[in-house]
Amino acid sequence: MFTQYPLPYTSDALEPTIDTLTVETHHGKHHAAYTAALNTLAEQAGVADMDITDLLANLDKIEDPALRTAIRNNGGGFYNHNLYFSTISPSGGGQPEGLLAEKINEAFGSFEAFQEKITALALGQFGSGWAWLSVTPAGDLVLSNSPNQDNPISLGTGNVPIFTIDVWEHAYYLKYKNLRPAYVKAFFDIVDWKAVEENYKAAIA
Ligand code: MN3
Repeated sequence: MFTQYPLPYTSDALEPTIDTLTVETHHGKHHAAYTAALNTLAEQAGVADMDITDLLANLDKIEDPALRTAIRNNGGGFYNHNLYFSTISPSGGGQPEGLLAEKINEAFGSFEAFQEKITALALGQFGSGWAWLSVTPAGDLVLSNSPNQDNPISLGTGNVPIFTIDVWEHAYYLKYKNLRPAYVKAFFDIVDWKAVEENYKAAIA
């Protein structure tokens, strides 16, 4: 049984960065639908007891190609949104501190340089997809993007995602319409860097 991350904030709490209706639809409809579909599909495939990261890292073990694709898409949708909603917060924004700040400076030169690079990946993702900050097995930070509901785990990189930007239109269209750059710029006002740092520490533990 895969459980959707419950929002620890109300659906209007991310205003004005993310409008109330977008949060309600995104978490209450899109993310809920991916979770429900994953649970049904995982039962069918006999993988309902697996950890989601193990499942996404071992999709090739699901023999039926249609079931494999459906679990890749809905399992990705489940996992990606759990990460997304747990690394934003009404009290977010600003810059990382401590260990995460050190690692970001080491990998990208500065927070501003990191922000520019991940923004370029978010804007450069053609169509629906995601931009990622991940941790390699050696503990280094890397950036990437991916289409659809793919992520660094389902793509077999061996890296652990710790932060993501959803650039599907459903994440921003009601407020920002076609202006993805305005959404990505504003998104940094709600990033919960403490949560991202916890993810970093868990990834290297
Ligand atoms: Mn989404």
